[in-house]
Amino acid sequence: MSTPKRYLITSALPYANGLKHVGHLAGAYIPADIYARYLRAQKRDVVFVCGSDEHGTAIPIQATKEGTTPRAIIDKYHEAMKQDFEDLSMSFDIYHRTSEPLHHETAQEFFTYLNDRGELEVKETEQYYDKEAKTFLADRYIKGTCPNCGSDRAFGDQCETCGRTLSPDELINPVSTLSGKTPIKKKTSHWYLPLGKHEQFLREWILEQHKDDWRATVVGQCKSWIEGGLQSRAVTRDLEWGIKVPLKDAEGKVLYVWFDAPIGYISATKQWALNNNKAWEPYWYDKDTQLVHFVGKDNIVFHCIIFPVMLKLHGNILPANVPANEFLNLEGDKMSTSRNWKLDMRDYINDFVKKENGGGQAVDMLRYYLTQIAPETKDSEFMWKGFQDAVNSELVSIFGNFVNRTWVLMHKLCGGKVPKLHEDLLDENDRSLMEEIKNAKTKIEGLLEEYKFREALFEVIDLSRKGNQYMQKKEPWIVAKQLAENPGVQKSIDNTMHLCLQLTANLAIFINPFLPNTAKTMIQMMKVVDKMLDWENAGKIKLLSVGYSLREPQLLFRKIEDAEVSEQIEKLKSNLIMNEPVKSNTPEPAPQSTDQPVNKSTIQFDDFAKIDLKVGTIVAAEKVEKADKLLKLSVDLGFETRTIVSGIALHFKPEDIVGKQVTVVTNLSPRKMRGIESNGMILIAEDKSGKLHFINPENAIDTGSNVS
Ligand code: B3M
Ligand code: ZN
Repeated sequence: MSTPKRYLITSALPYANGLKHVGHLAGAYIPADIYARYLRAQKRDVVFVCGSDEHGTAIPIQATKEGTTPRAIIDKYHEAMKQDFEDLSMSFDIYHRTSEPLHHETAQEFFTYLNDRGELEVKETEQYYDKEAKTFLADRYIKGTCPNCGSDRAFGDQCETCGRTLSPDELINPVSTLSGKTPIKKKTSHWYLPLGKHEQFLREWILEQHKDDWRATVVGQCKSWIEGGLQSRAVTRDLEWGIKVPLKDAEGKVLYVWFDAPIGYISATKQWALNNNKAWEPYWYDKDTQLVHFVGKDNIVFHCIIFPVMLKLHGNILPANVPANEFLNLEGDKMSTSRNWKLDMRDYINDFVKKENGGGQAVDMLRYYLTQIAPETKDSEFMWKGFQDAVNSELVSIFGNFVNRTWVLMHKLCGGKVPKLHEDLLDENDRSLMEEIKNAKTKIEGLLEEYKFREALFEVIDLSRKGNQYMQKKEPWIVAKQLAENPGVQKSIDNTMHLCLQLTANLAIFINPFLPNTAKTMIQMMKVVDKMLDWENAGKIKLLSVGYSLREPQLLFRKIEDAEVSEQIEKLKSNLIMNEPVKSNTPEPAPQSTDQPVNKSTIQFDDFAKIDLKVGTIVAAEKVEKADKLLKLSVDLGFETRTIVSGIALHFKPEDIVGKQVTVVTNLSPRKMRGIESNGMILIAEDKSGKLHFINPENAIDTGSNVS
């Protein structure tokens, strides 16, 4: 395959409805950043775009939760996400936003183009309408039973239990999450993209043309979509928040968020071109452009099926690849925003990056670990202990150690300068190291071109491991002991140190796409310019000139202490919100979303008898600062009044529950939540609509009564 003339790299546009966690970072951002940095080092023409996705029901839902306007929500989270990405060294050429007028125009033009050419169908259908709330219900506002797995907590757009994408009509027993009532059907017309018409194209393009070069997980998902029968997809919605449908007879209708969001990649490119006095068109029309979308697995269908059909109809190029990642779990459990079982980028930034001068080391430690465990072929797991091991036994003990030893010995044995290479004295070990350096280039390059970032990074570390082994074999510090008697051995020391230095220069080039801050520190130590990091220099042995004096060593990585690991695990556990059942880790949950009840395994009566259940009366309730889901309750148990922190703030107002009787587990060991010690747990039942109910006696009884 010939090298493309230019590249357009995209990372999924995150919804501006909340902070994003490290699972998002590992899935759609770090791999794209590695790829973009690698291509730039290759001197290829590359534009890397991203931005905030500011439409869709996720935004008004969050606004309601926070008691503010959608506009305030997008402004807040756009800025926050942009900052987080900058703090973690993401090298977007532009971080745009879909609320920009340029994007609205671009999306409207796209819609008009397709509509004018008869590529969209208008259909009048009956859609769910909430009579009480006087509004058509967006898919996310409807809950019901999943036709696929039977979970009774599926949403109108997706079942988060089995991951299946749904339409509201497929839901069994639909209920409005706004009013808790069964919605009625009301007539409305919408524009549809008839995917079925494009089945043949999709089959050929994905299942034949790309069956070998796309990830198996991606092709597999596309296949099941295509085989499952491609339905027409509505591309408009009855909503207030969004991009207006650019037609006279479309009052109150907006473009569906998944229609406008991917067009956001195009408007971002346009804005980048405006800012840089470039043309944007070649990136979206020229067949010599390689378009690559980096996304998480839940976005596959939109990037492999729906958006490509739109692009084809609009005359644009199609993605060359969509290297989607699977999900990242955390400490043995699915990441979840509603249960607060997650590690936000912001938390890591505050706890590690901000605590260090410059912060580059901490950024690279996270980038390293997330790449090492990248869920490229299957779900993977973020473990704090694993993070510690990766940093301490790979970055510190292998890579950092090699560079540091080289620098210290070069200063001690070669006067701080690059020593000469005496070609006539090269031995077997020297030659094989030189060979390894050359081979590494071919291997790493090949893996990066195939989007195998984990393996590519492994090869980089492996090369530094080989450096350590080489040094161990040559033992220049031992050879130096003979210097007094035999000054001729200096030549052998020179050769060893010369090669170790050239290897370090190569390591800087190789590590640069992955850990850019580390590469920067390394070029400072070598006193060379950024240009040395150009990929064409990789594999060469003559990067540092003989006689050139080098700076003092700098510490590349610090160790992660046990205390830091336990502190993080403790924090995670104490932030966990109880009373929210486990759910799958689809990225953005809707309000009140909970999962299918799990049938737990049988226990003995004795086990049950260990639980002390009592009827308590809530005597005071207040919100917990900076925790929108937590209420701090004072519960009278007859013999004493306890403080109990409960994750029910989104469901109950403090003033409404004072005086209510509840069932309390009184002998749970205390746990701290947001610094408040909670002494017990309130039992809660959740109905089909996601509403929570206390479990209490039919009629008020004595506070402190036993429950058994
Ligand atoms: N905002 C969904 C997500 O964050 C969506 C991606 C848009 S990419 C065009 O998973
Ligand atoms: Zn399901």
